[in-house]
Amino acid sequence: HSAAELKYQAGGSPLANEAMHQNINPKAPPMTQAEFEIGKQIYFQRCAGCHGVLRKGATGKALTPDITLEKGTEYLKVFIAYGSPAGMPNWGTSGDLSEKEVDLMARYIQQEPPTPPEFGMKEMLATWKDIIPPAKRPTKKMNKYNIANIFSTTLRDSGEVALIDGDTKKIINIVKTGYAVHISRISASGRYLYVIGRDARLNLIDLWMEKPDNVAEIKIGLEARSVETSKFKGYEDKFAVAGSYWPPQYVLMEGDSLKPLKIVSTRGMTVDNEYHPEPRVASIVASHYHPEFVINAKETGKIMMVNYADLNNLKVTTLDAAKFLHDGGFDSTGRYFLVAANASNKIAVVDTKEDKMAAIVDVGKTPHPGRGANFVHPKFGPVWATSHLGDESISMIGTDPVKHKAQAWKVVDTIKGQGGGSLFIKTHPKSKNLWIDTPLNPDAKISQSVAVYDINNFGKSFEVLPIGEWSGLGEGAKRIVQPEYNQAGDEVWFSVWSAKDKESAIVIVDDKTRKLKKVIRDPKLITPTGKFNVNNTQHDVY
Ligand code: DHE
Repeated sequence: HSAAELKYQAGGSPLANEAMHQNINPKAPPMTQAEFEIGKQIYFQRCAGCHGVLRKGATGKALTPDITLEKGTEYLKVFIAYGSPAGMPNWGTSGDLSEKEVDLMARYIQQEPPTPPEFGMKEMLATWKDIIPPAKRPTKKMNKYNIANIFSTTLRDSGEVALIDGDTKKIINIVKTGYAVHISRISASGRYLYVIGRDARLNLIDLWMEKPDNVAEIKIGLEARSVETSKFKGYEDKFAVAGSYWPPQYVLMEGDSLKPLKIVSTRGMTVDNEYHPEPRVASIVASHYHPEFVINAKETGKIMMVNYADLNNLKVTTLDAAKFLHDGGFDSTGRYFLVAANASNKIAVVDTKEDKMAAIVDVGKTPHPGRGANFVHPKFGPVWATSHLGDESISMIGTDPVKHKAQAWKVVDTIKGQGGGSLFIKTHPKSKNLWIDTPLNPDAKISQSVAVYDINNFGKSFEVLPIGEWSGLGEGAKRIVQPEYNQAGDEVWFSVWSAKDKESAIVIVDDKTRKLKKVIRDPKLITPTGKFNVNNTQHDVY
């Protein structure tokens, strides 16, 4: 694993501050309650992303007492301090953990893993706020904004989203949401915006209000990353679904109120037929072919096609893909969903019309497409592309089994970007540019710029645009993350992501000329990351 991959996985979990049930293991080395609390904090800040909440292992190895007690404190200390070539970071020698903390963690992981609480209907209902009930909302659009060109922009560390008017580039409103919002999604009609925080707080924003703001809110668990809304004909705006990391489950809700209707656990067997106690829910998309959500369970490697036509007799078609499912998007026709199985270096392709796996394709190291990029390759026809966290390659997969059968579900072309540590890749049907970010590359020059290719001429190397420099911000790590197009497809927006106490910005590039068009700077733009253009998110344009 590269440094970029590790940094990415080791994001803090909100479970660090959760009260948990703890069994004492008499064989484990002693710890005071205070030491245990510190161990728990560090574990959920640094380790849980790879080793799992219950320490049953995911990207990282299992760390249950049956394994750790046998290794003993001294061995574990060396491992934690120096890391391993297999991917364990060198927490001690890097200076991230002190000698005392390394010793404490070596003893902590020999204790029984504490279990965070469950979160069922009673708990959800207790957090549900019907702030403005549907009957009291506007019956028509009450503002003059071009809603279809609003960008819902995550302000990661302030627990907000900025709604930015794509036409005027002015901030319409800063809306309070959960902490470290991961994604925003738009209802089928384009009216409702759903925003999910890392702390599993889900907000519903009504874009018809004079000043768009929250109309409903619920906490769907203790930690989450994904939300989606029903898009099949006849079910527009009717249902919402959110998936959680903890507890491992998804919940179906009323689309216009977030009232929870049904909770389904994802605990169960992996594609290798081993039991997994915490299969986290990764990406979710809404099918255009059936009244279904496509729900991806990370650790089991299973894709669940959840039919919402009859919630009392819930039909779920489960497809075996590969481990560990993460992020993905549709092909240009909206029929096929392509999702990264990042620990297998594969892209799994689902046919949402037939509810079947179409293929599982080998790509580069640790694919990370975001929603991916669709374009017509000059030689091979329609393709969907992903970049990678683990290497500099960009893999293009043929997506047209009718007119380009020989190329379908094969990597037809591979090009090189600036380096590893890429998270997102983007183009637009009206554009000839393919943009590749590299926010997690260890080289500041690379993480503070983006690469752009001409789709009609992959023989010519990429151009590098110094977005960080263009932002006009001073010193400091200003990572460039997530290209996103405007509605017209003639501008591409980049987040210049600085530390919480430093200034950040949004840089807008003219897509045709590749020249700087506008820098949005505002003290309220704290740690911007993901941006979701209403039109492009609503219609899966990418
Ligand atoms: Fe993300 C998408 C999970 C780290 C910004 N991220 C996703 C999705 C999942 C996910 C499951 C797909 C949701 C969907 O489409 O339904 N992300 C995780 C993690 O588990 C991980 C590795 C570690 C963590 O602790 O969270 C992680 N992600 C990050 C970051 O460090 C980023 C850059 C900043 C942050 O907020 O923490 C980040 N993730 C994003 C963004 C998207 C995303 C902007 C949506 C991209 C899009 O264009 O659709």
